[in-house]
Amino acid sequence: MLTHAITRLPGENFADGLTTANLGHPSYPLISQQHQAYRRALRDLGLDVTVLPAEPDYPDAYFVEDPAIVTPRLAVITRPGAPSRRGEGSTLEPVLKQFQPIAHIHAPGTVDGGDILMVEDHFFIGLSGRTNYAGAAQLTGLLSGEGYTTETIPVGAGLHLKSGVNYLGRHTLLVTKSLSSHPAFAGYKKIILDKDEEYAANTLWINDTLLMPKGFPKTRASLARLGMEIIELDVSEVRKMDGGLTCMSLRF
Ligand code: CIR
Repeated sequence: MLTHAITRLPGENFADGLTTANLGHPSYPLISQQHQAYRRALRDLGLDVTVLPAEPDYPDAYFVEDPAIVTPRLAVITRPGAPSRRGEGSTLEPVLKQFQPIAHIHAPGTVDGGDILMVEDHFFIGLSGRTNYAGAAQLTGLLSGEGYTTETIPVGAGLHLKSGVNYLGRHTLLVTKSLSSHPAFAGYKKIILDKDEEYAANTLWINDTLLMPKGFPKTRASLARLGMEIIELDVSEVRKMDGGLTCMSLRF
């Protein structure tokens, strides 16, 4: 059962963040509304939601999932792969310290939390443009010290591992076709995304409710068969910055 979420407000300069999307200029008033609706949804699911102020020096900092990883036994301040995002973790650390012992990823390792998928006591670590072997090895050392198991997965397409696969409970993964055949996922039930709905891979399973991005009807129909409540949230402005639902909170 998740009880807490940490979030950070998008700053007025959030559009200065990194992006490869070509979906038009994002709107600050609209992302503020979308972020507010996201926080409300988390609260409605029973989470105690911490809201940190925007970080003007780090326009991507509201994607709090990347500079830290929180497990039930340990929190890790990462060293994000994008140099412009290094430093976001320093204001998360004092907050996380209230809940968990803290460890750090050090140079030359890089890790983005978006590449780390926790499935019960097992962690899939995506190797991507943001997370390198050295970072994955350090993280493996830290997690195995706490009794967790890990394995690495090459991400291939997409920014992060969780851009292409997420866990829905019930031993079930929501996964893109290209990642679905990876042997590491062989033992799981899988819902495979249609090519034109792959963005919906970034669906968030919280206390047996699914938060999914608005506008992916085929995925919604497949998810409905799992029998969980589904809440759709509009994240159009977040998507313009290469982000999604998982990226905007740390949940534990
Ligand atoms: C970045 O490129 O780092 C941000 N604009 C987007 C990060 C999205 N985070 C995530 O998927 N965990």
